[in-house]
Amino acid sequence: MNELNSVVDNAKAAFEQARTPADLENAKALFLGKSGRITEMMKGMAALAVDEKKSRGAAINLAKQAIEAALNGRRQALADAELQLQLQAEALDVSLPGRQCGQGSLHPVSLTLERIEAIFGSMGFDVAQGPEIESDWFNFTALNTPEDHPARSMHDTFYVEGGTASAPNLLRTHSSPMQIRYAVQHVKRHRAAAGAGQAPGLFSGDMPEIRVIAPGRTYRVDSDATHSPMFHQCEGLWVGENVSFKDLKFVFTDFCRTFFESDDLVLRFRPSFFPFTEPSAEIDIQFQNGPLAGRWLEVAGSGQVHPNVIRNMGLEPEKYIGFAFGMGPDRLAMLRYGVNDLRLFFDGDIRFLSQFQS
Ligand code: 2U9
Repeated sequence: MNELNSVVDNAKAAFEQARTPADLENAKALFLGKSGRITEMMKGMAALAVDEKKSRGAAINLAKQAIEAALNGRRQALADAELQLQLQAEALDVSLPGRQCGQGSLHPVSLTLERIEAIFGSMGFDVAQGPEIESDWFNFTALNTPEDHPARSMHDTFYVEGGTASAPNLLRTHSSPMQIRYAVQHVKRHRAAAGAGQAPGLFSGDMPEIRVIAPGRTYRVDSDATHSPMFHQCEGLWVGENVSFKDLKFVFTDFCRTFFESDDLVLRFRPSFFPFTEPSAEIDIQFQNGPLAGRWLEVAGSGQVHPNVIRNMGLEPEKYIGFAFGMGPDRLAMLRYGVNDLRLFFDGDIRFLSQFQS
């Protein structure tokens, strides 16, 4: 029995000395392995008489159980120690200030577009968005732009692959092609509703007015302090049976006063020329108060939609008339926020961009 007690004591001491799980498994082998002390003792029982076998076997088993218990205890202790080390290594200082997670905000030009959309939306204008790669027809021809117009030259327009020489594809140079698309769809739908779906020629039946703005990115071969090859436009179109320049003046005055939050803002319509409108006018505004007071600032172009453009929508110009306007949201954003360099909008500097919340 003493011998068994000392085996158990030796095993316990060996397990205590083990510093790692691998050490412990090696120590275990010395006692419980194939040729370990306990195993050898069991083998030794073969030579004993039956009675002795019984008592010897029971004693060895007790020793074995004690060794196994010590082994398991040491295994658990090593695992706990390992876990403690790991916890210490990965300790978090919960009192440290958190890392700031930037809130993000809309780009000033996006804020401006949202503002324009909300104001015209409140006046019953739909918002239409469409392709930035356009066909020559929608970008120029449908808008009454002559074949030899300088805007069609490679100097001014980015041409892209995919079209043909007579019908090239390009990056839209203004947002008006989207309004042609919108108007053509509108006319098709209401022509069908009027039962004139298959009738040839221009539509002169009844239909609801077209009232739409088309905000979005536009492209021109142009780059300096005041021009960016990508810029924004928002053009508007109102076509009906009885729409006049007076309506244009009213709508655009109301828009400008709401946009700039200035009820005494004054507008001036100056004669101009665009292929898609006749007559045409530039629109200037003048603030009565604030840092820009008294100066005339050009903010938009406008005009009565040219009869050829009305025809390209599928409408009879003897019956339908309309007005259109076009503005640059980049410039409106500069005026509203007092930004004096267009490039700031496109540099992507967070210190600049994070200043705009509404
Ligand atoms: C259709 C017919 C006519 C939209 C118009 C302008 C005048 C205009 C630009 C000036 C520089 C905007 O600020 S800018 O980038 N636009 O001057 N745009 S009339 O005329 C249309 C639009 C659609 C079907």
